[in-house]
Amino acid sequence: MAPVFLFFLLLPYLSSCASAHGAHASKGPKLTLDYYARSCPRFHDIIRNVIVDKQLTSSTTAAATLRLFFHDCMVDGCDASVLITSNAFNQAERDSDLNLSLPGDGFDVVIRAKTALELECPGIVSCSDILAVATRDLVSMVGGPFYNVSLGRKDGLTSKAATVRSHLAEPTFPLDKIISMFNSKGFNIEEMVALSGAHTIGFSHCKEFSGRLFNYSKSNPTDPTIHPKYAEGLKKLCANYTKDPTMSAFNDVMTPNKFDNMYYLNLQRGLGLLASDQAMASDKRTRPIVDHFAANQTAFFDVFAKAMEKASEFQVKTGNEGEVRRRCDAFNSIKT
Ligand code: HEM
Ligand SMILES: *[C@@H]1O[C@H](CO)[C@@H](O)[C@H](O)[C@H]1NC(C)=O
Ligand SMILES: *[C@@H]1O[C@H](CO)[C@@H](O)[C@H](O)[C@H]1NC(C)=O
Ligand SMILES: *[C@@H]1O[C@H](CO)[C@@H](O)[C@H](O)[C@H]1NC(C)=O
Ligand SMILES: *[C@@H]1O[C@H](CO)[C@@H](O)[C@H](O)[C@H]1NC(C)=O
Ligand SMILES: CC(=O)N[C@H]1CO[C@H](CO)[C@@H](O)[C@@H]1O
Repeated sequence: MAPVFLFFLLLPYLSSCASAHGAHASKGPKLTLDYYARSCPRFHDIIRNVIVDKQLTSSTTAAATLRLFFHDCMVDGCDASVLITSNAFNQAERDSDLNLSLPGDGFDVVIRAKTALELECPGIVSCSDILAVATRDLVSMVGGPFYNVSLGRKDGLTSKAATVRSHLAEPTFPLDKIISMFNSKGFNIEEMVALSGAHTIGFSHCKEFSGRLFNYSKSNPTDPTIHPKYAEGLKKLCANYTKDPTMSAFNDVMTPNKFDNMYYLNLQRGLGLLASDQAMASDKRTRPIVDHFAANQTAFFDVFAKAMEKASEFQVKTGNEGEVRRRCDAFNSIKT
């Protein structure tokens, strides 16, 4: 049994060695589409079954997983470091205060897929590959575009809460700052606007946009760029948010569970939820892109799909730069 196991383990590495010497920036071998074709042939079917099941019982799964994936990739690359739980010696990424609201369904769907995959092909499939493929499948399940996800990521060996804040944009950041954060990760303005279209699904807690409702400026408590009826509804919804911090609103008030281009149509009418969303409809660098995506969903899907492919390869670890975790929430060896 053991030699067969090893053989399978090495196959993907050997088959991708040749291309590793090309112009590719990564030190380890390149990711490949068929990485698990021999070592875990039912990889795609198993993930598909798990995500369909989970999304049907819990409709917030797709958004939860997409956000979790994006946060994982932007902080030290797509290496499942966001899945690690903290212990007495290490405060992990998922416990950064920014992550306070990272929703449980995203973690849960990855753990379920990992459990199923460990039964089928133990020790083969990385948690980072599971998160990348589960995200892609969930996005297309709720109406979004399908895109290719190359495989062979290894799971990261560190996860530090303290590194999170500097890598992720916040809704109150000026657009200049958000543009330069995306730029520093290799995304241009069009890709940034397309990726933000992820806010066509999911929800945000009141505290993320309450400043726009109750405390905008000295002369104007409510942000005048919000549609008045929408502002009224949000104020009612969030009236008690300090007492009940779980209060939240759909990111896309029109079609909250469907991955479509409604996000951009909303922005045109003052129905953007976060300040950072609405800002894209007024800035002269982003407005033409918002208008383009609002008019043409295919154009949005094309740019989104390419940008997601790019995001899913951001700073990945391959070969011996990481490990295949036995459990997605813990490193294989205990660190102190
Ligand atoms: C432009 C900069 C961005 C900012 C400032 C931002 C900020 C936020 C905030 C504050 C929330 C609400 C979290 C909560 O209250 O639970 C949220 C939700 C979400 N974000 Fe973003 N985000 C940005 C870009 C992105 C990108 C690029 C993606 C993915 C490609 C993404 C995917 C999501 C999703 C899917 C949700 C909903 C999560 C859920 O329903 O559980 N965001 N975002
Ligand atoms: C995915 O990759 C395959 C093989 O390279 C290609 O034929 C197919 O068109 C790609 N699909 C998408 C959606 O990019
Ligand atoms: C309102 O905004 C001001 C200035 O940004 C801040 O000092 C104050 O604490 C805020 N008040 C509330 C209730 O959030
Ligand atoms: C807010 O709290 C008040 C008093 O506790 C309650 O009557 C009201 O229904 C609450 N509103 C919302 C939107 O939860
Ligand atoms: C929408 O965008 C797609 C992809 O860029 C393009 O092929 C198509 O011609 C556009 N449709 C219209 C009506 O402009
Ligand atoms: C989903 C998740 O793990 N969320 C954690 C985010 O951080 C807070 C505060 O440390 C934890 O209590 C949550 O469990």
